Amino acid sequence: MGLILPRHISRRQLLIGAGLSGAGLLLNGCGTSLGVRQVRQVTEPLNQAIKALLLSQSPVPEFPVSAIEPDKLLINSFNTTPQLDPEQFRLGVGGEVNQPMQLSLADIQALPLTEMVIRHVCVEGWAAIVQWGGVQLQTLAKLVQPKPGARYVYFTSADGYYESWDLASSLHPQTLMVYQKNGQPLSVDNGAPLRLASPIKLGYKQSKWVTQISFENDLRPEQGYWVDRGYEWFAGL
Ligand SMILES: Nc1nc2c(c(=O)[nH]1)N[C@H]1C(S)=C(S)[C@@H](COP(=O)(O)O)O[C@H]1N2
Ligand SMILES: [Mo]
Repeated sequence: MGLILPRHISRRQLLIGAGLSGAGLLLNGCGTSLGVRQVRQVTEPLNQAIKALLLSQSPVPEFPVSAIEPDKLLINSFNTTPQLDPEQFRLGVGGEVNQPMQLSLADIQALPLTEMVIRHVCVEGWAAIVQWGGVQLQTLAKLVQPKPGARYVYFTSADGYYESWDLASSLHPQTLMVYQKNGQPLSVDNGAPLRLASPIKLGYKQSKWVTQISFENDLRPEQGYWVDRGYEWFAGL
């Protein structure tokens, strides 16, 4: 993984990344900036189950930058493309967590950047080697502190799409919330301002235009836009 900052960020580094960004990390959607003391509160160690999960996970081999296939990533959107104002954009991260948050794009971009070159595989019969850049979902989990009962993660998108993932896959080191593609800012068609990307799941699990991430104890009857129409839920690669 092409990491700009160390992958295993310490609590202090996370505190610096989140707290000294000057970006005004928001708590509970109430619009108040997090002070350093509050940021410290939200970076307490993760619960034991999650710590064990993180230790057990190793990355999937990646491709060199020279292997990127810029023309092969096709746009696949079931609905009209939502236009989200990046300035007004907020990612809600909540559910069964100790510290729900609303993060601006600046907040997210102040967190450590992870880049990876992986293969995106769509069940419709195409694949593309693509580079994604963004923040590890496990970094967001460290900020919000999922409660011990949380076993699933729901992703809500601005176009009506929705997905649910198992916690282990969500916290995999290469499961990212990305805002860059092939070294450039993510285009709106590809899911800007923020989308999921991971080498361990099929394309339809990788929600574009994500506005809400929710840690949950149980799966709901609705498990995913395509999953509810017959596609496999786990969809591992
Ligand atoms: N919100 C949303 N996310 C989505 C989709 C969609 O229609 N809406 N399509 C999925 C499918 S089937 C694939 S293959 C990838 C395609 O991503 P791309 O359009 O950036 O190539 O996005 C996935 N994420
Ligand atoms: Mo797909």
